[in-house]
Amino acid sequence: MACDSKQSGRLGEERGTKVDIPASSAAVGGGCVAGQGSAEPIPGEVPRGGSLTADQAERYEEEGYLVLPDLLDDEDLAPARAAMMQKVDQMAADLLAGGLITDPLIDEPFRTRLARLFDGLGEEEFLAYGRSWRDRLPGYFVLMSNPKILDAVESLIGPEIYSNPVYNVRPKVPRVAAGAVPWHQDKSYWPDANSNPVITVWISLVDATLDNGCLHMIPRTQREQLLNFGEETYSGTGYLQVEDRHFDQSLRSRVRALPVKTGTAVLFNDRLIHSSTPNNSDHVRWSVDLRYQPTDQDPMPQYGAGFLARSRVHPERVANLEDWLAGRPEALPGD
Ligand SMILES: O=C(O)CCC(=O)C(=O)O
Repeated sequence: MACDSKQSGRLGEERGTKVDIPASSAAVGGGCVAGQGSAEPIPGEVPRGGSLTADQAERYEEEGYLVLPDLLDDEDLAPARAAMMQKVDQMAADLLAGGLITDPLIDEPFRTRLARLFDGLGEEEFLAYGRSWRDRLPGYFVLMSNPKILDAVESLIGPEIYSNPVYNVRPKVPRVAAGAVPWHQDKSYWPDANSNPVITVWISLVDATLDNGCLHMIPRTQREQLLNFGEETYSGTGYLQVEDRHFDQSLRSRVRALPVKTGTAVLFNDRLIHSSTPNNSDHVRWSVDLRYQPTDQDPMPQYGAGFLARSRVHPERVANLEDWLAGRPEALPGD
């Protein structure tokens, strides 16, 4: 595959005609990687670098996902937790002002506070804030720029890394149906985008268990074309789901549940079929799903502003917090 001649252009510029992507290019290595200077890329070759072993990168490519236990420690997670708590503080203040609660529960821990705030309320009150959140709070930018995450992603796509605009903070509270996410391919949410590969990095901020609704994967389905999908009706929020007719017994028998500890990252391809189950516990299953792609792909501005997270070719263009807060995908020239 020849390198896109536009890759040295600034992010957010038009990246050319949208084309259908054949299923065979869904695996890692479908794009050439910016930052290789004038060297001609070898078709299909994935430049190695970053923190994954060759074996891990190969497993990702084969299975469509990779679990990295303990990738992040409490210090790495603290800024994102603080951002989540900032939002919860705001929600508690709203509920208090609206007379829906009498105590904002400020001493309740991270793992349980949001669940306790909504214990006596209904789904509608919770969903008024959205089933997942995409606030521009500094702690999320710090997490999205964490070198441990970027090092892992670099092993798969090289060192020119764009943080895709689609990221979600997931406050999965008990008893809210929209906590459970039906079988889907992430790509269903951006079928119009000419971007490949897009790597989801899902991170647990508490232990994710069978009880509180961990992820479930169907390995090797990333090689499928984008399957027919429709909107579910159980949650009231219209998640997209793969049509039932695609689920034969052999597919169902390959499902793997992924209970993981806090700080684990699960990397997966945006065509991998996955889901998560309801939260039947007494606490919140906090997680985030972040997305990364090579810089020579469609930056998907119609979904928001992503940002240049790492570049060896143009380190001066890597976005800082101020850029991100202003919705700029790259640093201003001369900064
Ligand atoms: O976190 C979950 O429960 C589901 C995440 C998911 O489906 C995704 O990241 O695409």
